[in-house]
Amino acid sequence: MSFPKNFYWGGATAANQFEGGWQEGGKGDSVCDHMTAGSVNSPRYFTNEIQKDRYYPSHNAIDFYHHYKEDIALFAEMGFKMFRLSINWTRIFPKGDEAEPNREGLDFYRDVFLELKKYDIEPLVTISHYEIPYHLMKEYGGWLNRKCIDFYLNYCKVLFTEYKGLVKYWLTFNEINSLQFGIGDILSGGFPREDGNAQELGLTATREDNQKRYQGLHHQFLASAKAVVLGHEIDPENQVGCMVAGGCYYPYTCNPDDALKAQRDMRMNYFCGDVQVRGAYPYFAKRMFREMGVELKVEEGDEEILRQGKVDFYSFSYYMSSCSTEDPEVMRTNGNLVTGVNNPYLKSSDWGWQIDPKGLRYLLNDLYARYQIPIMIVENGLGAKDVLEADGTVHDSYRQDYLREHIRQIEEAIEDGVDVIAYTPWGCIDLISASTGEMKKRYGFIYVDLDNEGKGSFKRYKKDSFYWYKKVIASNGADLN
Ligand code: BGP
Repeated sequence: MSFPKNFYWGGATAANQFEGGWQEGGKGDSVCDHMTAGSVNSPRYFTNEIQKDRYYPSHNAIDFYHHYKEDIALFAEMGFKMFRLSINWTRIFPKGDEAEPNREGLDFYRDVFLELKKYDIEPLVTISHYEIPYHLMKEYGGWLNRKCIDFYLNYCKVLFTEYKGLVKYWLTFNEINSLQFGIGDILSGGFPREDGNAQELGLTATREDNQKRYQGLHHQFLASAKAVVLGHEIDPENQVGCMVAGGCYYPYTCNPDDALKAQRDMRMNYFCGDVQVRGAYPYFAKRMFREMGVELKVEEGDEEILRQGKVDFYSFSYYMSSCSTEDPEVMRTNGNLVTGVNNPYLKSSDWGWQIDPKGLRYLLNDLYARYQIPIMIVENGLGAKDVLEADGTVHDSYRQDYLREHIRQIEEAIEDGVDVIAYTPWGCIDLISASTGEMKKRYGFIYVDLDNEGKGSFKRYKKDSFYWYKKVIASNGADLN
């Protein structure tokens, strides 16, 4: 059997997409609380004021805030060994720049962690998952401002101290590379902006855009590195990892130009991991910055901070692969960060994300060859439209097919010698889609009765995949049928 005995099977979520209770327990506004719902054809909008006639899906999300006991019991029933969740920064520091934390927020997560402990489920905590306080955007300019490093560290210090003994595995930033690709300008960078279409932002990459993005990223690298050191100081048991949106690019043709383009695209994707795992900017950064016209403002001591704050493990999300070509005529695909051109050998999801289980094995091998530290796959899954039958069942064999093939490829990678220690499929309970803000793009083993307008009973139903995944976990990956 390939999966190691203590393999962490589980599922993943993020506060802004599933927690709700946005004004309860003293919580402040996060930037994501200002994002309206969109769809595959219409973008999400960002508004500085909350407008009464618009729907902001993070406000109630699927209301884990009031359902956490029920939800965790369901995860336990499936046999979860690990549960990935994020802490809403604004529950702990409603504005982000306070000296003292909000006790009620801390107590909420303590209760959640105690509930997980009851079932021996190991929490995997993302410290910042697209949940930067709105006040830090408004008053400080988000991560472009170096002061954010101190605010973030104060937040980390509170978390590491408060949850010592309850949480061991931490991720500093979700998909830290989203900022590099511009798609994270609002949610990850917290760069202030006028009201408007949130998606069009990532599409520009002027010198100024890149300057801002890489400077903000530099501050996040420093914050992450300092958090690693602090995490170890407060509890030597802590394991602190990075989290990167996993990209996998193939050359579209065997034209050397396409091969070089694929290599460049892959390098772009390794950029953040290289800094966080190896503790220094990669060899190709100099030329990359020069060609983009980026001039990083680096202070004395920054290099040493990066060197000292190397992560303990690498984690990534994986949904799709893509192709690279210099030919502008070839059709492009949709995706979260991994956008390139269509691969004629692959099928796509209803949202245009190309399905490629073998790409996961390919990427795992590449990452391990590069870093040689333990790896967690902390997001993977199929966003699909599910049908709730009159008898409360959901027949989602397509989801089982998707996951089965990916698990097979993880097993192959483990056979290849890659040290994979965890697999937490995304949205283990249906939640709000990050890219479109929809509810109907579902990933879960558990169906939540809620629609795109936020209407529904919030009732939970076990899908067919719930029973299937339970078997997979019970057999430690041996029974995938
Ligand atoms: C990743 C994010 C998640 C998540 C997932 C699926 O990029 O880290 O927050 O939502 O993608 O994307 P979507 O919800 O857009 O289908």
